[in-house]
Amino acid sequence: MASNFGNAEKSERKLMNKADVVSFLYPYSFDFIGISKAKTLPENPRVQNWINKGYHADMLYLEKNVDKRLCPESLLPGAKSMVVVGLNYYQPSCCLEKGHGRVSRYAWGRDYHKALGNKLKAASIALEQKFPGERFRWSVDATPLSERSYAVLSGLGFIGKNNLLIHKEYGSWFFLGEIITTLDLAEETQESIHKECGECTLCLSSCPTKALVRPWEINAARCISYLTIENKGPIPEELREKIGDCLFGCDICQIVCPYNKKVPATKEPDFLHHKAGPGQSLEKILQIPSEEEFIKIYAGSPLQRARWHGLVRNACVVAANIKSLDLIPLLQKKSQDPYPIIAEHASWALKKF
Ligand code: B12
Ligand code: SF4
Ligand code: SF4
Repeated sequence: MASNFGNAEKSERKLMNKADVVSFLYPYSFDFIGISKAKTLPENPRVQNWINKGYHADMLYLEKNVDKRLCPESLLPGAKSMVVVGLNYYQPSCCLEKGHGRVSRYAWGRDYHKALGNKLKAASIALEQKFPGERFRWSVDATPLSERSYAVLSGLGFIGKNNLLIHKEYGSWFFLGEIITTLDLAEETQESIHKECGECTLCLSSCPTKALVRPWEINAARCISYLTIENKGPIPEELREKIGDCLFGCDICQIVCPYNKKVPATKEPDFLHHKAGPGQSLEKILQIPSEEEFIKIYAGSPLQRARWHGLVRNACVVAANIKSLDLIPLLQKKSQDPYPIIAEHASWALKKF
């Protein structure tokens, strides 16, 4: 069958450079956009070494598809280009109410998989309509794709010693997402935004659990973000006190970073409209009776990722760390909980008062 494209459309495809893509995607309110070739990157021995050391903890999915993570073609056969977008989630701090556990900034509002995923999905549909015959596959976080590597390739920033991608204007307070496409977007001459950490080691010295074992190397098994979210088992006893008031996730290695000092606040309604907000009442969490109730309370929030028993486990640890004496009766009740993980963390907390 003859091509759907007339000459004008064919040349439009060739002409779609970064400025065209940025203006086409303007309605979706991404904060910044980069373009790279969807090329296979040379295998990075750092990743396999990282896994060999067990630094991925129980995130066994990271053991799989190590090579695919650097091969967009494995996600979309015929892939030629990749549009990498950033969505700022920064909001200034506000003080934590008494008896509350701290929620990491990325989780104050709606789950970013939905917030950013919906934008990328709508943008991909619009691109499909504009370029019939071309294919587009969007992704946020969950796909086997080394998002930070492609963000670097797209000229969006550099990897800091805290492991995060740092952008000249938005620091590291943003989510990454991608649209992989068969469309051959115009070659970009990357503007260089090459800034580096220099002698700074503030993130390493500030990490309470010493999860940043050396510059650019994280032991996820010690990272509070892993321990309070991804980890479905007990929190190792020697790390519990170091978690401090972190109920869900951790922002410390970003808060101290000089590149994060003058970041504009997000304009994204999904993030400004708080579901969890900066803190959650420990009393409320310790009183949630079941997974079903938990799902109702945290519908649409990233906090769901910790599951009910995970969030209650975290609440027990934080209650002890911030010495919430008024929670002792609830912790006593929880120390008899049929779920061993809850009972054990509540008993540990009681011993700490
Ligand atoms: C697993 C995971 C975690 C794990 C492991 C963290 C880690 N640093 O790898 C845990 C649960 C601990 C975690 C925590 C957090 N995460 Co996380 N996480 C992921 C996920 C799903 C995979 C990352 C992965 O594969 N890691 C393994 C490493 C070895 O592989 P890699 O990412 O390909 O990294 C390579 C590149 O960086 C490459 N590279 C490219 N250029 C350069 C340059 C240099 C100099 C070097 C050394 C390396 C390098 O080499 C690296 C390997 O060494 C990504 C999403 C994704 N699909 O990529 C989000 C992602 C990295 N997380 C994100 C966020 C927001 C967080 C938290 C801030 C959440 C929070 N507040 O609690 C913390 C930050 C902790 C930290 N300091 O890293 C964002 C980061 C955005 C950004 N600005 O960089 C991502 C990209 C999700 C998203 N779509 O926005 N996360
Ligand atoms: S998120 Fe927290 S625990 Fe994890 S590396 Fe950064 S400072 Fe350390
Ligand atoms: S705190 Fe310092 S060392 Fe760490 S990422 Fe920021 S600039 Fe780099």
